[in-house]
Amino acid sequence: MGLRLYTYWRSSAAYRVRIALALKGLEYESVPRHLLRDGGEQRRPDYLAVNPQGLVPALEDDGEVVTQSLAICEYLEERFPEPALLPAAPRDRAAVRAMALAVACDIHPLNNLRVLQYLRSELGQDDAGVARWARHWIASGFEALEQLVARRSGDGRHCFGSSVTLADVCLVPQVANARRVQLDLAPWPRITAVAGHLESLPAFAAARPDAQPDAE
Ligand SMILES: N[C@@H](CCC(=O)N[C@@H](CS)C(=O)NCC(=O)O)C(=O)O
Repeated sequence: MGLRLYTYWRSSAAYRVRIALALKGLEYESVPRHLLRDGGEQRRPDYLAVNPQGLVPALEDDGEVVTQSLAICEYLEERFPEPALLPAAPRDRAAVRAMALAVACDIHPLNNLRVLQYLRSELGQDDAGVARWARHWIASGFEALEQLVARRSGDGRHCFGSSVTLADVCLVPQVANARRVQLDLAPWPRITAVAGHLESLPAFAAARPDAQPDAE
């Protein structure tokens, strides 16, 4: 049966998992769920049976489902340890996870589709107001992340040390998301340099939204 990923080309959480799968050289079946069509395919009963949260990604491994992108990445890390996405020392692992979580817990959820839809439909915000909200929270998160990268990057090309980690896996999709809402990245030169390097790597390129089978 192998690995099957429920994904959407533009989902930054799914993008993280696609990067991790590509870095580890794993083949998988891509099962797109269109997040906008017909009110969102992620909200249909057949998908809620896979992930009751109604969010992508979800990974099936021989029929067993794992949800939450970081839980999926850590699952892949444990099941397929090479190449490692976490350093060996406990304190270093914590530092990498802290950067990954700064994106996944403190930036991304505020910009997720359902949050932006709620701002628009229930709180009466227009496109400009919604985009302003998105840019504000990404900027606030990047401000802190820039400092963390300054402290922890070993070569200016990775968030931590001088090889790819889970922090990088989270950074690149968030930068793509920032570009989508036309956030000027100039105030964060370290983040921009790290993302620029990572995006040139084949695994990151293969995971890009526009390289996905369901890309529009
Ligand atoms: N914390 C979750 C977030 C997943 C998530 O928010 N996915 C978005 C796409 S990036 C989604 O499915 N949104 C659908 C919606 O908002 O209805 C994870 O990391 O997997």
